[in-house]
Amino acid sequence: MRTKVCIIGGGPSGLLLSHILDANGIDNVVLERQSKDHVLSRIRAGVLEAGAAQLLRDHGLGERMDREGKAKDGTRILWQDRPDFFIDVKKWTGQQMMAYGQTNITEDLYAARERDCGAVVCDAKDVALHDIETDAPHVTYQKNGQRHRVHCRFIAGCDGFHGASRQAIPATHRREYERIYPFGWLGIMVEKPPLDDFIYAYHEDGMAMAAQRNPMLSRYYIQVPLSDTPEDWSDDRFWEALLHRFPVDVAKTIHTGPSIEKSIAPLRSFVSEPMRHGSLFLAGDAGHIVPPTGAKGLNLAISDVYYLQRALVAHFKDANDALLDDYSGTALMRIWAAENISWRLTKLLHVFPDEDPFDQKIRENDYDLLLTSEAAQHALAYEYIGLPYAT
Ligand code: RFL
Ligand code: PHB
Repeated sequence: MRTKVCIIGGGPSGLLLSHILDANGIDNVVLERQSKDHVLSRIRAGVLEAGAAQLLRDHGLGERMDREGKAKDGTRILWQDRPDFFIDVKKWTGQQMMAYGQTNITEDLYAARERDCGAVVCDAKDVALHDIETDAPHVTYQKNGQRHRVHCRFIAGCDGFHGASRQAIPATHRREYERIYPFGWLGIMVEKPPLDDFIYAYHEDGMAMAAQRNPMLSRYYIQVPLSDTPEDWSDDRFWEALLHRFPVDVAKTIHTGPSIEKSIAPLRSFVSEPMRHGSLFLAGDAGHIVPPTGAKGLNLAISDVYYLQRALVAHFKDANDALLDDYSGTALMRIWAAENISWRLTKLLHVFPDEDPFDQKIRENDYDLLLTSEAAQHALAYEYIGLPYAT
């Protein structure tokens, strides 16, 4: 098979890139290791920045989002024995965030690829990248016991943190920056009405969070030790811990019930630089990971795709490679800004097992500054909504 861009990974970044390239008449193929059902069964992100929501609208992907999603002015922080705080994105930036689940976005993207007859190969096993330092790379994979080969001009590595693309860059040509946190997030999904707001709650037992998917689907998280497994947490134990970490008046309003999904995600900050090697470009989780505090991962995947698609369009339509050459540097500006705010919110809102009273005093002082300083409130809202896309 021959195509212009071979996209590895059929998650949100790979599918969105495929959709936009196709709309620009740029031939591409998506290779996804899992089945479509498997990809759609993953429960992940739930909050879009205004810029990400607008990008989806601009590419004809906003109709269901605007119908079923919920615009949000900001996010609440509740703190044991201290006043509440609201990250007032609307007040300080004039923008809103959108509560719309990654599962829905991925469904919308698969529907658009199917409608437009986009080439998405699911169950593509043993994907391997070849000759990426040349102008004529190729990708091989196995499907139904047969080996296939895709010749292309560029490869887009959209295959997430554990994919093959980043590993194809020689270790001598990439620099990795990493923080691993000594806890995870235990998340559950429950078919009950959610709270009105997204809420992060700080408590001496650990962070708790309330999120939402639709009027009858709630998502809750609690910080747990890394050694825990979902089996350690019966629904009763989860609800007891969660309700204890929220102030009583809020806990009273939470609708509990049997979980329909329960999983633990470890927390990690990670960036691999540069995001290009020869004809290979990384986008989304393939190049970087943020802890979920701040809800930046999917938003970064979308902004990477914004930068990568415009660079590929300029290459194929205008024979101009300036944006391709700038891709890594431009994308990394936004990525580091998101790494920064996610790391700071993670430090602010979690209990670290190895910390001392000094660390706690600094944490409380950071929170008090937010409560009392308009400058701090403005800065946090600005970072929380994400840097504007560079034009
Ligand atoms: P994905 O979604 O991991 O998709 C990569 C795809 O590549 C496939 N793949 C391969 N295909 C072929 N060959 C290989 N060798 C392959 N290896 C892997 C995989 O099967 C998969 O389909 O990466 P992508 O597209 O870059 O998207 C990134 C986002 O999924 C991720 O950043 C977010 O989910 C992170 N995240 C959140 N982001 C937000 O912006 N807002 C949030 O509210 C938010 N909440 C979250 C989150 C992530 C979480 N977890 C579980 C990690 C909450 C949680 C709990
Ligand atoms: C979610 O909706 O699942 C969600 C929202 C905000 C976060 C993390 C997860 O920071």
